[in-house]
Amino acid sequence: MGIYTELYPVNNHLRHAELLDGLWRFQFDPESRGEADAWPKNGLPESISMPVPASFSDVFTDARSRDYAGDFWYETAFCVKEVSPDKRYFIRFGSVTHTCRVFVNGVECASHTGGFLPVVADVTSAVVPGMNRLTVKANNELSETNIPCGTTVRRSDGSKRSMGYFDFFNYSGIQRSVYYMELPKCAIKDYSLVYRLEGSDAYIDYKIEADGGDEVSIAFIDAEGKVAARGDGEQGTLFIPSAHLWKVRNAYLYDVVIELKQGGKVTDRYTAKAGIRTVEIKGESILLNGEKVYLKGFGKHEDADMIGRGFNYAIAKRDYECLKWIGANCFRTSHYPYAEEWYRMADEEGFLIIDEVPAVGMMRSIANFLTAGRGEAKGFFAECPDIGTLSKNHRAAIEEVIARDKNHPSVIAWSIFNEAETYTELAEKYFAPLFELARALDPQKRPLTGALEKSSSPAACRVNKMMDFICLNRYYGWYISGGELEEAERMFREEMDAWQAKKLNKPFVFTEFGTDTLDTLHKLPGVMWSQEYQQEYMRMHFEVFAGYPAIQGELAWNFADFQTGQGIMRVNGNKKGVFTRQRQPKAAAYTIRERWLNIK
Ligand code: CKU
Repeated sequence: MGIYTELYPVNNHLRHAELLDGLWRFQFDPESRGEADAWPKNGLPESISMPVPASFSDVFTDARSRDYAGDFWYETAFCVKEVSPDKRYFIRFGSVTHTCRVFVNGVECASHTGGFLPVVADVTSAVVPGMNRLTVKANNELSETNIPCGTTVRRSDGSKRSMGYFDFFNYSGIQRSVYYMELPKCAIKDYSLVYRLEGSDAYIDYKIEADGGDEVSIAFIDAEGKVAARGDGEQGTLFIPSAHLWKVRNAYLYDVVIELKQGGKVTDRYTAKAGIRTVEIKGESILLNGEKVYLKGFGKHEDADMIGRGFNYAIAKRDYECLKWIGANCFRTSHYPYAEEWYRMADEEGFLIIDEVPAVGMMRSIANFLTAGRGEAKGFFAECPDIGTLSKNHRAAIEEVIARDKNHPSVIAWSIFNEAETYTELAEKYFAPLFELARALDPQKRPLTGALEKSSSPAACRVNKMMDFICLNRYYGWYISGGELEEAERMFREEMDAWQAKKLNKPFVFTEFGTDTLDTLHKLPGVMWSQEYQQEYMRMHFEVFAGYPAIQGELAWNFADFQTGQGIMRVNGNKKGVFTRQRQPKAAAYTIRERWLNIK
């Protein structure tokens, strides 16, 4: 522990957490003059209203605003009833994309780089009793030294345009919930739980970090409200005989209650849910609670009409219902950590998550899906203007995602990158310390992986040795031999034979395979883009998967159609969804469902 994203907000008699979501003020700042003009102190001079949480892009009706790149500002107000010396005051953003600085009453309280993890501002020294002005300066320009990677270019009129080396729209803004929090001065800062099973008995190694206080305790409460185990002290081991285990799609959650006392008086109380389960890789198997599990599901995006990447409970709920209907048990948070609410829901629903950091685009190419899909990727690291800064930001994302998500039973693995260059010495040198870092930081020592594109071939890839299981993104029958499924299948099997010949003794999971499919197009026999072709392509893949025992999972690309940048390869977005962007099934959804419901 040591890196704090502040625990997910809870409300009780000792902690106050108040949602600041709603309509905020908003202003673009293309000339970056807001600070010189003292906007944090004086307010935004020509603001419009803007919903939070949401991406700003798709609420606009003009292209310039939708595609804006540069500085932009948000502002709201929050009320502090009294400023007490026994309390500390925080503003916690689920994320601000991609960099930000936070001001309260004109005083800078925090800055953050990385658009998909919490930004926590300790505003204690800046707040006053009554109303307080909260101002956020954000920037969404892409570069090769921050993740996700890309570039920012100028149009002939001088305005900026962000171009991602990745295949999703550069949605930006305050896309997740914002909380105002009052915490006791003497507070619980963090905790971690590590599970060991012996038969049906569970041992739980716990650690609690607190700011001050002299006594700390932890209790596991079962679903009937009975104390299943209790421990005193900052660390120790709890024992639960005949524990209820957290299982796939059958999630048993205990309530965890952590209390901090000072001079015999309880000063802080933190409550959370916990699921008892173990994850481990053994030979070619992925084991959950010591039992083999086969991963079925998708790579997803946080993406929907109007709100872009904004978190919305109704959409998340619908997604989980669709995932259940189709027989899935897993998804990858391609290509960035999602809003925390996704993980809380997965904990409750018993879904497995491969949690990915936003390290995507480590490949210098605007249409990178094409070059990567065909295995024609260009190098990245040799020409990266500042590998040091890039790796510092990448490290921070790994530290913060593990700090944030380490206690979710749903998180079964960390994905350190998506489709990076892996076939050079530079790449090997770049990734080795990042894998080591993740291994050292995770108290539960979950398996590590990364998603490999076509150039990361069995012969060339120098990073798969760092991975506990191997994730492959492959497009035989789309980017390779599109429309030629028989030929595609031969090439696909050839590659799998080459992987098999390496005798890595590790599981393989397909983290991408799919075809762009228009929900309006039917054609017999199937052609690329038709509903029939998506079905035929899936069936071909299922046959290949069945032929290689090391394949322990299939996460199709993508759960739903999603927005991308514009280009000749994208028809208003990527259409590889098995569901439409409105979360209705395409024909292939029924093909997949028939299979997944029958895989135990
Ligand atoms: C997907 C090997 C191609 C990489 N993959 C990345 C993902 O972000 C894209 O959306 C390809 C695609 O549909 O092209």
